[in-house]
Amino acid sequence: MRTLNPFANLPTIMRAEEIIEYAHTRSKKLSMKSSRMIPKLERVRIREIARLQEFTRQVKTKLKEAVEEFPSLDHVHPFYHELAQTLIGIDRLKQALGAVYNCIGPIDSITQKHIEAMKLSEDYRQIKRSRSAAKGRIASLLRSTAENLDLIIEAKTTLSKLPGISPDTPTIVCAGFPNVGKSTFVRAVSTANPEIAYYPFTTKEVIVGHLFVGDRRVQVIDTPGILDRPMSKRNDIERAAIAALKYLAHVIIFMFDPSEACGWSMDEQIRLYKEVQRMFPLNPLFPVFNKVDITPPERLEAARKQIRGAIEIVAVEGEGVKDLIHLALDEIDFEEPDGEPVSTQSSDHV
Ligand SMILES: Nc1nc2c(ncn2[C@@H]2O[C@H](COP(=O)(O)OP(=O)(O)OP(=O)(O)O)[C@@H](O)[C@H]2O)c(=O)[nH]1
Ligand SMILES: [Mg+2]
Repeated sequence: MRTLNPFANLPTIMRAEEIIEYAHTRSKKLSMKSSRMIPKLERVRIREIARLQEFTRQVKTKLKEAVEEFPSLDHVHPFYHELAQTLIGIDRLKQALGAVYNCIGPIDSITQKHIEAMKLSEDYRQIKRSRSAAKGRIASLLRSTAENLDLIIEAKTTLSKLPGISPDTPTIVCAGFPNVGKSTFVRAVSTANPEIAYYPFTTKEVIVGHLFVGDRRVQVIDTPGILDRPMSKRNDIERAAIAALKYLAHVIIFMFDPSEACGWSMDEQIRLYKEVQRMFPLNPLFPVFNKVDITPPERLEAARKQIRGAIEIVAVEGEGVKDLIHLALDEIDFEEPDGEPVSTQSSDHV
C-alpha cells in the first residue's frame, strides 16, 4: 500500500552553526600524504586548497540536501499542501528554501576566487590566510541564512508528524463538535487508538486508522472537534479537521451529541452540520446521534425532528457502530480488479 506523508523520512537538516562545525571538522581531518621531496610551499598549497575544497563540498552537500530532499510543495497531495500552508506558510517556506539554495553560487565563487589566489601565492602563510579567509566568508554567508535553515527544520519537524495517508484508499472521515465521541467511535471500528477523554479538545490532530473489508483496506479518520464559528476564526487544529474533510473524505460521518453532555447545544451542532453540508455537497454525509444511552427521551425526540434519518449509536458500548460502518461503506464503490464489487459484509473489524 502506498502510504504517504511526503515529509516523513527527510534527511537530518543541520543548522548553520552545525554545518560550519561539521564542514570544518571534515576539512581538518583531511590528511595529505605528500613527499618530503616536494618543497614546503607546494605541500602547503596542495593541502590548503584540498582543505578548502573539502570544506566547500561539505557545506554545499548539506545545503543541497536540505533543499533538494524537501518535497516539492507544488506537487504534494493537496491535504499536505493545505496543512503546510496552515502550519508553516507555503510562501515563507519556499522563500527559505530558495534563499538557502541561492547560497550555493556565491559559495562556489568565494572558493574559486581564493583558490586562484592560493595558486599564485609565493608565501605559504599567505596561502593559509587565504584558506582561512575563504572559510570565514562562507561561514558568514551561512550565518546570514541561518533563519532560513531554522524555518526549514521547523517545517520538517512539524510536517513529518502529520499522519501518513493513502489517497487512493477509500476513506471515511468522522467529524463534529468536540467531545461528542468521535474518537470513541473511530477506536471502536478501526486500528486507530486515539486518546479518549471526558473533556473537549482531546484530539489535536488528524488520526488515521484502518479497517478491512475482505482484503480491501478502508481508512477511517478521526478529526479534532470543530466549533461553529467563521472559518477565519478557526484555529490550526480545526483547519486540519476541515482539510481532512476537504481532501481525504469519500464519506463523512457527522457526529452529534444530542445529550449535550459534550458541552454544546444541539442548535450549535446543527449549524456546524449545515455548514459541512454546504461545504461538501458532493460527499455522502451521514448524520449520527451518539450517546443515545444518556440522552433524555424528549431531547432525543426533539433531535429526531430537527435532523431526519440520523443513525443512533452508543459508541462507548459499540452499539450501532457496525451498521453505521456498513451504511458508510455502501457509499464507497469497491471494485475488484476484474470489476466485481467486493462485499462490505465481510469486514474483519466491524
Ligand atoms: N454515555 C456515553 N458517553 C460516550 C459515548 N461515546 C463517547 N462517550 C464519552 O464522551 C467523552 C468524549 O469522547 P471522545 O471520543 O474523546 O470525544 P471526541 O469527539 O473525540 O472529543 P475531542 O477529541 O475532544 O473532539 C468521553 O468521556 C467518552 O467516554 C456514548 O456513546 N455514551
Ligand atoms: Mg477525539
